[in-house]
Amino acid sequence: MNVAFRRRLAHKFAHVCVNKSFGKLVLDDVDLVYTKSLSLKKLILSGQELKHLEVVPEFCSHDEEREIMVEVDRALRRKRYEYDHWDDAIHGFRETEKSQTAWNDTNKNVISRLSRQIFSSQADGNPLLNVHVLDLADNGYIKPHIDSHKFCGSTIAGLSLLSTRVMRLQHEKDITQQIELLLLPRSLYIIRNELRHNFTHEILLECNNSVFKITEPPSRRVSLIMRSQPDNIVKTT
Ligand SMILES: O=C(O)CCC(=O)C(=O)O
Repeated sequence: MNVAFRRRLAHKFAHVCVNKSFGKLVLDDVDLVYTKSLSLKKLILSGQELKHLEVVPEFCSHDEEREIMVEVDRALRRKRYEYDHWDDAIHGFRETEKSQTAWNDTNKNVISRLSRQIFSSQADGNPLLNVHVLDLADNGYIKPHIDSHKFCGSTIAGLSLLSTRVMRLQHEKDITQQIELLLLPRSLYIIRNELRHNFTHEILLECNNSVFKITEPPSRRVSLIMRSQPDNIVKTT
């Protein structure tokens, strides 16, 4: 991201975002999380025990990103990008799963750091053993959806690699309740509890209707997604 873009973003959000009080959620002067909704700001900033959202910029280094991509590319080399997912949620993607223990030693370090960060307390649940690797093509995107409660508990997290995309969260019953996350390469996002259960999430292709105006054309993005094991949570409204 160039400096002019950072400045434009900083200027744009200075008056609307909680800005520095997001703490970790701010990189230089750029807010990585944007919402108009006061109640969502409060939710994001609330409670030490029940965390709903985290964004950690530069979770891994450039070298670590490169090393992960060597293994990811090897695992995906025979797969073609798909454009008709069975439930039509993803467009232009390849995917694989890799056990947390099946990475090379260097990458295993990053994966275990990821796991410790995401599942830092008992309330975050227990991780599924497999890491889901999702590779979006230049023209790939993910439509709004809520992950099935059969297969995933109250935590979903992803390490974004290679390019910047925007993730939008939207309350399934109230479209005015929206949050946008700027997912920079090597950043980690974690969605938990209320935001995981009652909000759809999507990865945008174009940013025309986003608050984040990314001027570069969309390009390939890879995410390493970790989820908690399904639990018996009853959905709240
Ligand atoms: O690629 C991502 O970070 C999002 C993945 C996603 O939408 C999901 O796992 O449900």
